[in-house]
Amino acid sequence: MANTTVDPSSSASEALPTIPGSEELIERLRRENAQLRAELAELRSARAPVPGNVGWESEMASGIVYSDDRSHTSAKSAGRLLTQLSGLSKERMKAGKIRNSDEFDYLPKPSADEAQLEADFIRWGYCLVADAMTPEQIKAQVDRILDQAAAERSEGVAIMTNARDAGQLVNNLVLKGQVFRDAVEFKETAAQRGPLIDRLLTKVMGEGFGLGCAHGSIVHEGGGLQELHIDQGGLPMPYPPYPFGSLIIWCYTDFNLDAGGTYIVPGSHRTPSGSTSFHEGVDLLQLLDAEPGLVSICAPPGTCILTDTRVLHCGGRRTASGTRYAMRCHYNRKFIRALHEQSVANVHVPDDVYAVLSDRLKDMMGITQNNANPVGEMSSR
Ligand SMILES: O=C(O)CCC(=O)C(=O)O
Ligand SMILES: [Fe+2]
Repeated sequence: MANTTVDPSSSASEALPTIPGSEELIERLRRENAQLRAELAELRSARAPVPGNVGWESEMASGIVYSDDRSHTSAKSAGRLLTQLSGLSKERMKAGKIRNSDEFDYLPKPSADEAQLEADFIRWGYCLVADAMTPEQIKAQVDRILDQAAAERSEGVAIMTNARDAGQLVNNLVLKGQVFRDAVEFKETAAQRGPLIDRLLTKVMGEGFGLGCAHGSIVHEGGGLQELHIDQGGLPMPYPPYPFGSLIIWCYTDFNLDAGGTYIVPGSHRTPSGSTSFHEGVDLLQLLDAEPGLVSICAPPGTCILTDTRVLHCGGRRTASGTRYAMRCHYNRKFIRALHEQSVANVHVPDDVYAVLSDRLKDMMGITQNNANPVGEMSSR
């Protein structure tokens, strides 16, 4: 199996493959990938109905084949498909093959025009809300994140997302400051274009959508790189013609290739008819090699990036000096329970109730970790 250790720097509600450290590892992953593909093809041919002979009898005789019986990231979810792309974000970045999104006229640019934002979101799987926060609003949040991050480091509870400490994730921001609580629920006082973003997300996910996670992302020079993924990869396929959720990224500082702006494959989320690009047998590499391919999102501070959870993307490596600051919030349709245990978020069940839950129930509710002493608002001053 490919290395599917949880990537602590990701907002995806699933385990993601981590970036391999060496060329040999990439080579090994490729071999494993080829082997998995062969296994999958074998399974498919064994289970495939004889053409022209699809009917209840043959379907019933095949039995229940909705999963691979091995994992929640099964053959019927996109997780396994994504192993095709192991190591590619690093490879393309090193080969200088990733371009800035603003080199392409037709790709989304920051805008406050709602119709344009909707059109961008549909066509490219993301849109950029211009000036979503004022410089003062950014400052209030960055100040709080810096203070919290420093305090978590000095208390020994920091989540470092890079082996050389070039990245830190400040998880569960809802517990860590009123400014974040306000921004997460789109209050104008925390983010001037919050209500516009709220409206757009309601169009994406329907009313009452839930929060999967909200965390601060701190990326220094050399940090930030993730494996290419989608943010609904753990959900079973085939996908309906709409996303299950949306990851939004509040840019506190500049986003572009050197700054570690999000890598994305614009348009990888769907076809014009609405069908998903993620299905059994898909060649995801083709998506990467077609125009515009893998690009880095360009956006000035204050922009809010809204993404369709089906679009291929990942954190980009910062090569410039200095630091990229952002807040990432993952929202889901109301019926999807927020499952984000890697960030120890959502541990909000009272202790006395938690104590009487069976392991199975805890697992089903996504609360197998109960943090009785969550890290709340802190100050190093
Ligand atoms: O920080 C970024 O640029 C992207 C992060 C991301 O894709 C994720 O956390 O799921
Ligand atoms: Fe993501």
